[in-house]
Amino acid sequence: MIARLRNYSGLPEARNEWSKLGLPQVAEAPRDLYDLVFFFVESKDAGEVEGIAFAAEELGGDAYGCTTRTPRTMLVFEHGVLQGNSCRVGPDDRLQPIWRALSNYLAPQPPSWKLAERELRLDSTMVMGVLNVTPDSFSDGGLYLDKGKAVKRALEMVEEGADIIDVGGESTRPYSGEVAVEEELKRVIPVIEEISSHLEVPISVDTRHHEVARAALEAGAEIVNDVSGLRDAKMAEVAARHGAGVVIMHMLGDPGTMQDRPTYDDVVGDISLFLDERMMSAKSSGVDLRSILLDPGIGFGKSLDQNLQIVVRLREFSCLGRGLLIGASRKSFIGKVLGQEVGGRKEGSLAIASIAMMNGANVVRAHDVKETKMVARMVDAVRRAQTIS
Ligand code: 9MG
Repeated sequence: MIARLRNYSGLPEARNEWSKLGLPQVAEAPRDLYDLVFFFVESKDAGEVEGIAFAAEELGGDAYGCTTRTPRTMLVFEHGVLQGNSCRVGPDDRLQPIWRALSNYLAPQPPSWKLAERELRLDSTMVMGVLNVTPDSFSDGGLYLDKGKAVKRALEMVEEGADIIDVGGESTRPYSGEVAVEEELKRVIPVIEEISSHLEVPISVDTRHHEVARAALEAGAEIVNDVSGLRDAKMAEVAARHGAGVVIMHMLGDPGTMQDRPTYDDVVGDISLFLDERMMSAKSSGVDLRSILLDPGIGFGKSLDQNLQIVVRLREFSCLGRGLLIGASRKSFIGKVLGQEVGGRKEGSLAIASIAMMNGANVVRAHDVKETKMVARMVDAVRRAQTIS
């Protein structure tokens, strides 16, 4: 079961969402809206959702069941009710999920990210530089297939300010097919071996295959970036054995099918539930929760509007208590808004990166490292000013 704090920008957004979820119009005027605190609770188990709805009503809140496929309820409290009760958290408190969501949401920064031999503090935004060792990636396919060129680009990205280098040997652009494990190994392992001896920054391997993850971790990578959300049953075991950092990303279906009319009841709620379920499954395979970062997977089975919703509502994912990674760089939704091919999407990518950072992204995956790093430093300065004043 997960709980999410829902902060509406105003009545039009709230009303629109309530009618989509089959809810009554709870607030009549903007004043009412700002007097109330909204949570959504979702679970695969309808009984759990009913239980928390009952507990919320006992405390003086209201609960409204949604008509979605996933059992989901909206809990509504007046501010005063929450303020009077949120410090009474105990292990048997049935409202514990909402107190946890609230404290994660309000935390000034997430806990640090634990790798095998170091911890990455997430108090400044990190930039993950993209290094695709593929013939067919949508943006830089074929540029770094040659090992020498790949190594040069990795060093260049670190010079430009990259905090992590993400090496991938399989394109996951829409409608791409799977690459054989042997081919993926041949592409990424020599590059990782070479750059890990030159670089201080951690290397992540972008793969869906545990064999590739294992070889990459042995070759010097410290992070597994899995766009399939650890679907390969052995992936979590491999990551746990190495104490590796893990990025769990949401994708609907696979790259071959994901853009075929993606539908969600609530894009943020459905993805949150998926990420929490994959995180708990990883934990049961031995992965330390402190090693996990979560990623809603922009562009992986999402329409233009769903991608924009993720960016604007990103902070809701922080209720899950982990750091957040976002990868929007040069993706097609930016091209759709701006009418630009891949080469003309830099400004749009930087705009999305800066909004995502303001909304809680801790790591931003990017092709244009130098510019993204400058955006990160600027946004971090603004956020620090917000905390100090
Ligand atoms: C490999 N890859 C491509 N896009 C990505 C994204 O948005 N997030 C993560 N974690 N990996 C990605």
